[in-house]
Amino acid sequence: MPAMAPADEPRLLFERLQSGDRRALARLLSLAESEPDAFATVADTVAATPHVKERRALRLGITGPGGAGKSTLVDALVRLLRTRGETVAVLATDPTSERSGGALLGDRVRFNQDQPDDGAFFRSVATRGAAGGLAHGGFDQVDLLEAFGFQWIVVEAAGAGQSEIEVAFVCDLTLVLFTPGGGDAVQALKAGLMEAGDIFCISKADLPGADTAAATLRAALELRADRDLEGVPPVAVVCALDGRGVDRLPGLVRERAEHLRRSGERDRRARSRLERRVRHLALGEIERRLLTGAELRGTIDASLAAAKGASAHRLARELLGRLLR
Ligand SMILES: Nc1nc2c(ncn2[C@@H]2O[C@H](COP(=O)(O)OP(=O)(O)OP(=O)(O)O)[C@@H](O)[C@H]2O)c(=O)[nH]1
Ligand SMILES: [Mg+2]
Repeated sequence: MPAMAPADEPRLLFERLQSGDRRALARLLSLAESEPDAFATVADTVAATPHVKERRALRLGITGPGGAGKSTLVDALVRLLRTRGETVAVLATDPTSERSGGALLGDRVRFNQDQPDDGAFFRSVATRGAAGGLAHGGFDQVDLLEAFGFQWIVVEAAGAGQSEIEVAFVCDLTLVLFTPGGGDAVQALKAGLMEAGDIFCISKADLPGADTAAATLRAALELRADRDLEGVPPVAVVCALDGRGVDRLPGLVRERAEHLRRSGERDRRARSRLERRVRHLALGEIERRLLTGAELRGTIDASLAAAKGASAHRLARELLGRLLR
């Protein structure tokens, strides 16, 4: 790793972030994404900030099939939240999106031709492979946005397959978006999207079939096995192009988030999120020490020198003992 200039030292960057410096935020988001070792030096400080410790931000994942209208809805939602004076940061795993025909100025939204707005922040993040899932740094990035003080953190995840699982893991709750036609809901059942969703939305209400699609989806959700635990999730119908129905979303999200908090589900998810992160980091550390440390070589050398014909199974147990000592 090249030597870091003093101004780029993670600790200094985090101090600047805490005084509202967006460039420091942007730089730390990059570190979290591509230099986890450098980020790790401030990770404890990030976790100890009141915003992160108390989980003050509403972390909303937005997912759904490709082209469902996720980015358009995120734009509409950001604008709505800003008119209500709420601050919002967006992480998008959407490399192709041009985001609403140049409405963005750097990482900010520009309303009409006014000054860029400091209450909104956009960031495209690296995806993990072709599936469009969030890279592991995404967990730290959301923490950074929370530490900065954004009230809403919206994560858009493209594609199908594993990616929705990832976004659901990073966020408090997940909104799943479908288009009116094309049997999206059937696809969703296959892809495990129904389990991942806390709120469902039919997009493009200006196209025919939106209400029918919503009714079909509601019927499918009522059959969902865990409905007794969490209740049937709401199904909304929106048209992000003209904003129809979007104004109801923040209220629906808050209501649902509050429901999850009261039922203990929010804490349960936060716990399994932490478990997953710790497991990932610990496994990575063990692997790194196996590849770079002397323990593996030492174990094999000792076994060969003793010439007792120890099994690989036994050597692996010995090696683990050495590593964990
Ligand atoms: N008619 C109509 N078109 C919409 C609406 N919302 C989005 N679209 C269009 O649908 C297309 C896809 O929209 P996006 O917002 O990019 O969809 P996405 O889900 O983010 O797509 P990916 O990120 O590529 O998965 C674009 O051409 C949008 O203009 C809507 O409410 N009505
Ligand atoms: Mg998109």
